[in-house]
Amino acid sequence: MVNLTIDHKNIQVPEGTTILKAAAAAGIEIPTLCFLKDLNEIGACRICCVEIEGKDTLVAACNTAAEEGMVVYTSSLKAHYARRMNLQIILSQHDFRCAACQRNGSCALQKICADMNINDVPFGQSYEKKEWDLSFPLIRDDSKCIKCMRCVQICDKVQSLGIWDIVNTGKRTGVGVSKMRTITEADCALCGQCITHCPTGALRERDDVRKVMDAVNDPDKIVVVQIAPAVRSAWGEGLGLPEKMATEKRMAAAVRALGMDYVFDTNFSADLTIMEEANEFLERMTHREKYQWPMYTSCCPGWVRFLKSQYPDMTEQLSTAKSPQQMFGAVAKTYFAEKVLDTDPSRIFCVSIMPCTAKKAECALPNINDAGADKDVDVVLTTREFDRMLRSELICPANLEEEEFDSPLGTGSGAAVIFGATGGVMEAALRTAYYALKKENPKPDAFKMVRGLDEIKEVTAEIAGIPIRAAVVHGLGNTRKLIERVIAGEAEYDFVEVMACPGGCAGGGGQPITEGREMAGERGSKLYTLDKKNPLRFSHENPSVRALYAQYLEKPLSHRAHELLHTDHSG
Ligand code: HC0
Ligand code: SF4
Repeated sequence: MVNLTIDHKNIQVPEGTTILKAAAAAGIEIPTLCFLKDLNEIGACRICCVEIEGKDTLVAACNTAAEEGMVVYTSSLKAHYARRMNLQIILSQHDFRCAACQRNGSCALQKICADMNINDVPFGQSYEKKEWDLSFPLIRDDSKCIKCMRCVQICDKVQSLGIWDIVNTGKRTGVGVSKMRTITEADCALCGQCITHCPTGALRERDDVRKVMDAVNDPDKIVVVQIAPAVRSAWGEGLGLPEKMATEKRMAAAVRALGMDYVFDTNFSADLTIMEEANEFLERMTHREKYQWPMYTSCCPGWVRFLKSQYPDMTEQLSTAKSPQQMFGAVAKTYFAEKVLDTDPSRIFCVSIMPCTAKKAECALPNINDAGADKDVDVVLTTREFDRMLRSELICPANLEEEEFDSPLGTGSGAAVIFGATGGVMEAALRTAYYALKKENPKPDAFKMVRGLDEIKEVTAEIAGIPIRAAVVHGLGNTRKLIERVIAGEAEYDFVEVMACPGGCAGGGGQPITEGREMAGERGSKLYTLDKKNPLRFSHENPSVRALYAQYLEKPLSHRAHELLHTDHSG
């Protein structure tokens, strides 16, 4: 242990502890900007600089270890002036027209400037605006980049893709796509993790809100909305809505208040996915020799992009089941259009609200549209866009009464809602595989050993004498490790669930941005609570899914189910 004082407080911390951490343990908050715990502790921005008695130069608190007898001042005159000057230097190279920035209100730089009482920038401004393909779902605006390196680190260390790097030299040094590629040439999975970890508006999603509001205002369009499982765990965060107000039913009311014609639930099609995917898995198990193993889940488009770019030879190991988002679109523009509305599918405008940026690319895949209209899903909005749309349309959810989802595509089971947390798809699939093999339900929580935030979870579930070797992984770096172990013959599985984002969709790249806090665990717990509260715990018991099979699809893996609900992932 070492003893030191910070701002006259006596503090004792284990050897090697940084000044930043030591101060936090004593309740003293030192401001940071480039710091990202365990990932980016490079002291680049110098906002966390502090004065140490007896030293001429200030040090960065994030990467300087506390020493025995140290006397630290976090806001001495010298530290205070240096911090302000460092901020003003950053601002001199930053386009700070905050009023017209997507991150206005959630920008870490903006907040620190307000906290530090910055009223002016006594230096001239110089920043570059580089060209970018604004139709790509992920947008980089160099004029907002403060060179903190967080995007470089998250994409490299957590997602193992290394899309960003330092580019140029001297005065023009900045961050850009690595290896002299454009973003479309690079293997970006579109997970959006660099967006949620960017402190400013240098990285953002393409905003598609206007496209949706134009459809809402088009009298010829019937706007049908689906809301992904994980959105309900986070949508209130971006609105400052207290947790007890941010319910599923109030979310449904808020979507309806926007003028949408039907408010449905991706949970419905998550149940449908389980019906198809669990049966496909059992079918593959019956003809084991015909397939490469393991079978991988296919519902996370960030993961599918990763596999197709990093391990293209393994694409056939993906389940052919489309994601719930795409199954929903296909069903909305066939079954719902024909059997419920008796209308032409071209009139239906299908909108998804997703915690995900990769879903924007998934709905645009050329070979994913099977309903006979232009696209099965027309537009994907992230949770952040949904929150912005509510605010700009002057809708205050706190003033709305709760409302039900519409029927029939609005009913989902507890097994579906946990899709939004890492392990949830596997758990839902095992519940239904158990039923398919034993003709009786397991206890609903029988497979809860796949829950939690461990990097890779492995379980062998013995069902009807058949051992199913399952694994669950989240984060693309962890996924690469798992795949390399399989290739090296160090691990053998039958069924693997992969989610690109740490924590699964709850921690998705389209979720509200919470500077300095990883929310996936908390949000995931909310989803497990919703599962427990739902009287329906099994996908195969969803009455709307049963009706869909009875009236339209016949049975899982039928010819029509194959046409509408499966893909060969060749797009
Ligand atoms: Fe997910 Fe999904 S669970 S990927 O995270 O399968 O985005 O929430 O909507 O499609 O259901 C995201 C979340 C979904 C899909 C579902 C799956
Ligand atoms: Fe990397 Fe994901 Fe950002 Fe693409 S979206 S650059 S894969 S972190």
